[in-house]
Amino acid sequence: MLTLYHWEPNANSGKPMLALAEKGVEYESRYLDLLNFDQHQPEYLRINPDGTIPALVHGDRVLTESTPMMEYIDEQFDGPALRPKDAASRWRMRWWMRFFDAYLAPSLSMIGWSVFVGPAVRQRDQKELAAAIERIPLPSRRVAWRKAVFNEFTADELEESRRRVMFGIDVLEAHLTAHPWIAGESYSLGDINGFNLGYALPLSQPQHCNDALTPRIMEWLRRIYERPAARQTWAKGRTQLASRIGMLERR
Ligand SMILES: N[C@@H](CCC(=O)N[C@@H](CS)C(=O)NCC(=O)O)C(=O)O
Repeated sequence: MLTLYHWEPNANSGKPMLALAEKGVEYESRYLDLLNFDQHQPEYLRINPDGTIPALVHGDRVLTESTPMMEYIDEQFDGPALRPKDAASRWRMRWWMRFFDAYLAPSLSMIGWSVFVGPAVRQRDQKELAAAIERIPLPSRRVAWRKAVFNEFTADELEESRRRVMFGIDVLEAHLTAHPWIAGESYSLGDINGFNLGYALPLSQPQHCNDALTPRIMEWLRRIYERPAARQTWAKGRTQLASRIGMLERR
């Protein structure tokens, strides 16, 4: 029995969703509405006491952390291999996954939470919001929610995040000029990871990520979006967040 607790096909939730689709593995999908604080409800905290998504339940195992979760999926189930065999390519894939998770993701997340998550919930009852934030188990997530809801990200924080995103776009464009895929010559978990972070860059950073300035990134994003597994995964999206992917359609 395989159950995935997830939100939209986006960032961390989209990583195991796309990996499972690539492997052709069926799973029970449990959608948690992040904007409704479903991930902090007692029934989910019994699965993942941190109150973060995604979480994968396989038999009596509970797996958290989306990147090692993807490695588990690739190792555990039949289907096309999503990690290269040779040591150098596997190292490159993991190098990039580390860079995506540790450097680019927090910056993109801060920008996303300030322009999407915060405005999406801000008009709700302030007392209820404050109580919902108090119930968040991880102090770091409590801070992120408070800053997003009450518009408290500082100009310096946002500026530094934008600088990091621009740096990330530059190094990714240079890498994809030399290699077709993140690991080098073959599609891998590294591409799944990067795609989930970056599929909306042409919309969120149009002045930095576009056909003229970053043609390799644009082509890479479109090639991934054209994979049946990606189409199938993003069709599960319920909000405008996931529907942003439509802008990768070739005209
Ligand atoms: N490092 C974890 C991060 C999980 C995480 O923070 N997920 C976000 C959604 S992308 C979340 O659950 N946010 C809920 C919250 O902050 O309340 C992973 O890769 O799975």
